[in-house]
Amino acid sequence: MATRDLSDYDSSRVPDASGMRFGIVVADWNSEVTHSLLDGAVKTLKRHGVTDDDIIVRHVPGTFEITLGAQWMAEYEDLDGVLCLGCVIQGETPHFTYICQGVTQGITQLNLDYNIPFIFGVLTTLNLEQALERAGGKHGNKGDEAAVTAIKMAALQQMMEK
Ligand code: DLZ
Repeated sequence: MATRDLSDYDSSRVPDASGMRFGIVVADWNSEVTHSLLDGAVKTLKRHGVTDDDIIVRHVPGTFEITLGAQWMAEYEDLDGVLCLGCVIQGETPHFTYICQGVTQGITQLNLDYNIPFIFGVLTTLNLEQALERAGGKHGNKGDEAAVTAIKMAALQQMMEK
C-alpha cells in the first residue's frame, strides 16, 4: 500500500486567510485521534493567517453529534465556515455504518441549508492504526486538509459574492 502523505499541499496556492473566522466542531469519541485532527486544523488555519480569536472550538461527545453541533455553530456564531472533525472506527456491529451515514447526510444537508461551507473532516477507518496514520501519522493529518479546504471554500465564496 502507498505511504503517501495525503495531506501534502502546495501552501503557496492557499489563499490568505487573515480576517476569516472559523468554527471547529470536534467529537471526543476516539479522542486520541480527533484531538490530533484538531491540533492539525488549528495549526494550519493559523499558518495561513487566522487568529486565535477567530477560531471557535466546540466539543461534542461523538461523531453522531457533530451535525447538530455544527448547526449551532452556524446559528450562534458569525463564521466563514465550520470544520467538522471526528473519527468512526468500524466495530463488530452495524453501528459504524449508521453513524457514518448520519454524519455524512447531516453535513451534506448543512452545506445546502446554510450559506457557508461545512467541511467533512471525519475519518472512517477499519481500525485505530489506520486512523492514527491519518491524524498526524504517515498519511498526514486530515485536520490540516479540512483547514485548507475551509479556507479555499471561504475564499471562493468571498470572490463570488463580489
Ligand atoms: C456509539 C459509538 C460507537 C460505537 N462508535 C463511535 C465511533 O467510532 N466514533 C464516534 O465518534 N462515535 C462513536 N459512537 C458514539 C456516537 O457517535 C454517539 O455519540 C452516540 O451514539 C450517542 O448519540
